[in-house]
Amino acid sequence: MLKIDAYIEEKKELLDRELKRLLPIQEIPQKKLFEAANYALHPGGKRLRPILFLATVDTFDENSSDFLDIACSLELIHTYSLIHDDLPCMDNDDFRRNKPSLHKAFSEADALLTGDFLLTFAFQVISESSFIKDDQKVKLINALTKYSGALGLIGGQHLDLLYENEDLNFDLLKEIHIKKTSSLFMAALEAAAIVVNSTHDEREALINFGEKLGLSFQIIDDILDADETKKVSILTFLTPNKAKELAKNLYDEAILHLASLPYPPPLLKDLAFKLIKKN
Ligand code: GRG
Repeated sequence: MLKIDAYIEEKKELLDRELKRLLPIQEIPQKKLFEAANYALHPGGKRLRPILFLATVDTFDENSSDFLDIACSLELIHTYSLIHDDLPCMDNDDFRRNKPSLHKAFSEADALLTGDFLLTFAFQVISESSFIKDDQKVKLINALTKYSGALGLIGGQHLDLLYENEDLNFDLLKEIHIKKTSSLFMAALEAAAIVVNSTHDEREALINFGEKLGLSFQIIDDILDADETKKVSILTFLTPNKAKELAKNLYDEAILHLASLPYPPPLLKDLAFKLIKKN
């Protein structure tokens, strides 16, 4: 097994365990909310955002196992966004990860509430974390709310719905991709910068890496979804080959941002390569 595959497997297991620890099914009247949360979280997807966070922490030679709860907060926000995205009032998807989406397995109201629960719980987890100082908690909450909010994920989703049946130009599509996909990549990288107490320049390099990597990831995703999607995508504007070239250029630009880090970044490079290649 490649070193990076073993790394991903190991972190996935740790994350699964930590998510189960954070969200035990409890014998309380609102037990169903915990069951729904666990249904949405397990089995998980690729766990990209928390793994990106952990790999960045490891790159700075800090012990990433101390920050598994912070890593999970990223997955909680990501999962909330998928649950809400699947709702009939949004993308209206009956399936997610080869099983009925949450509003199909439970009810629409429970899916809405479970999404709300996971989003708010992410910030509870950060505020209760044991290995970081109070000022880091405030910075983390600030960063994650910024990337999740109207200028980030929620803004991207709003624009996506707004332009569903409208003329969407290339620049606006890029803007939506940055908000919907890059936002949580950037959140993972900025969160890592905060817990390792990086310098301002290191943090900027990491955020720029995340933005470009997210865009590259989304373009590859669009190419692979070409047959499924009826929506405007990169393939509305570019041939598959040109789109692949753009994804490759963005990936190269992303990697360039890692050059200024104080520690060698092979782990992040391998992870980025894996992410783009696999997708
Ligand atoms: C409802 C506020 C709100 C936002 C929804 C998640 C989302 C935004 C839309 C879903 C459609 C989409 C293509 C989003 C871009 C982000 C993305 C690539 C999500 C899928 O992420 P993966 O591939 O999923 O990491 P897994 O299943 O591996 O967790």
